Amino acid sequence: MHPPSRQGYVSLSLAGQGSGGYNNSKQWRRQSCWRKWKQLSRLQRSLIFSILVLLFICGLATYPIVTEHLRGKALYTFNIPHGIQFLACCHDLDLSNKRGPPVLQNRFPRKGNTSENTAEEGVISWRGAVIDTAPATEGTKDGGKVLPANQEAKSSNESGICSFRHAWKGYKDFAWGHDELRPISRSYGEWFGLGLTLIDALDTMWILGLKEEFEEAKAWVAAELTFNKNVDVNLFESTIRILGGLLSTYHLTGDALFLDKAKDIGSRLMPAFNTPSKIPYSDVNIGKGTAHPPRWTSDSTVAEVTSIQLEFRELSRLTQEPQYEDAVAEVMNQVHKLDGKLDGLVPMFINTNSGQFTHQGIYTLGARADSYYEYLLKQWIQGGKRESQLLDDYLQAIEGVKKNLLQKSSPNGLTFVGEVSHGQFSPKMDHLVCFLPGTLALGAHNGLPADHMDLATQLMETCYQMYVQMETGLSPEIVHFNMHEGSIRDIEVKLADRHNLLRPETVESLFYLYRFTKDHKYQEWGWEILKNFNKYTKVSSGGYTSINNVRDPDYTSPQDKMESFFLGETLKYLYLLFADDLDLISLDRFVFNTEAHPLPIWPSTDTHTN
Ligand code: DMJ
Repeated sequence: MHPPSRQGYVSLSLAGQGSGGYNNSKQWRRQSCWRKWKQLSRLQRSLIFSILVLLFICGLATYPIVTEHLRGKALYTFNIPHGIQFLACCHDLDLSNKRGPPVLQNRFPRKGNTSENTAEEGVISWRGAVIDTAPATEGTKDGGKVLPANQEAKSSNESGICSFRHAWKGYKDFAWGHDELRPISRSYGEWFGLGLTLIDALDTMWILGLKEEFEEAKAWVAAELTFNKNVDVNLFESTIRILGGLLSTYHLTGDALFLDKAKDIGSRLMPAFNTPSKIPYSDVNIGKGTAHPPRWTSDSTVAEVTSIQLEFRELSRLTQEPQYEDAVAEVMNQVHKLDGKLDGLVPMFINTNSGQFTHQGIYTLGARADSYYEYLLKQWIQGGKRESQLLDDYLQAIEGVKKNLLQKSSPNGLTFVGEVSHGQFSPKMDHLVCFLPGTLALGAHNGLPADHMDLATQLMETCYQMYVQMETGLSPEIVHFNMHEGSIRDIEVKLADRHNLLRPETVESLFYLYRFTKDHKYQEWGWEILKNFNKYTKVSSGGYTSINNVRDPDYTSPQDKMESFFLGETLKYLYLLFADDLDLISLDRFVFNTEAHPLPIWPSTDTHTN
């Protein structure tokens, strides 16, 4: 015998079937469920009811997380070519000749997302921030072959302009007239309160042909920029970025506004040289006309006091006022004579009272010493290759690098420049050292030994590997090379060194190497780097951000800061690297200061102020 419930079910079921029809069967199912519900004990019913209520609450609580997750996934896996991503800011580009899917295809909304906005932006949410994540296209290959590099260069070149526009948009929208953009919080940061990014970017805009943007910035310089401010500025940083930026913009445009501003800031920086030794203090109050060392020491940084010469010398030449050149030449003369060098390599600190090197024993081509070497060569070039003391110091230093700092990594034998600390070699190399391939190549181009060029190409490869071997394709701030036989990989990165500040040195060197060798591989390397900047550092509302971790593509940990040198240097060098016109800012007529501001090489007929 069947239990009563079962019986009822069967009889109902038969009846339903007999009458047929969709509505009847639906009604039958409802009745059957209701009956079953009624047949449950009170305890069973309240148990089921509680479970349902619990499920409902859980559903409500997890809904946002699940949808966010799904949305994130859809955006990560959506693959659009980078050239197309650039279209988001450059709708007027003609990319018809470029490889990759047809352009229009990429203007359609993305898979899994019908919103027009997101289709164009390719964003994920990161702690409330919106960051572009659209992956790059395989730009250099077509059917397994590398396409002619000049095609690549054209698209890269246009992309370089779009990247600049995107960076500028962020600055303009959220940080106009302030020092630096904070792209994620859509705000700004102040360092000197002098519109640092705007000034650093002036000549880049001129070179890129961004007339409208340039005019707007110029109007700000004319109306708003004043140096009569009670503010402490760093002598080196304000010289290379502000004085250098104004001088080069004056040369490119011929507009006296920029020379007037350059004279103003130049003269306000002069109190820095009022020290017992004439080695300048690091900080100057440009409003009060007072200067001082950092609070904790009376030392200055060697790279800082020896990398202000190109700018002050040029200011003297333009104004015919010798005091600027005299002050910086005195520093070079003193450093030239100092004891404490290692085969031409300088320590990192110099005392403003005694004029002697301090904290001796550490020799690096990275932070605190780097641009000393760069400016030895560049001053020699600027002055028409007549100042032999500068050349001698440069040549001796490069021999010092070869003898003391140059090593090969294991297993792949990458040539790298390490450091010496109290007699001990350390295989540590800052990204900053990647200025060296470019400087060596510039020297070789100006008649220095051919083996400088060989070294330049080897180091260039190493700097490129510092990008390629990272998961994001972006270099960390510092790397360590393995030297033991049997090492698994050449490059190691310490936890604290995994950040990328959008620095220019590698693309700067790529620019020099391409100009002198015309080897298109350097353009391709630069293109890869630009794509990865776009992939991992671009913020969709405008601007680019430094990141904390180049080793995790899924969690780059943005720092919410766009350094002014990204517009002043990185994007300028990329643009010049991709440029068809190899004479654009010719390296036979201009010398770039250490912030990428081109200053003229003095004509041989020019009279020195000294
Ligand atoms: C810039 O200000 C200059 O290139 C300087 O010489 C080093 N630091 C930054 C870029 O990394």
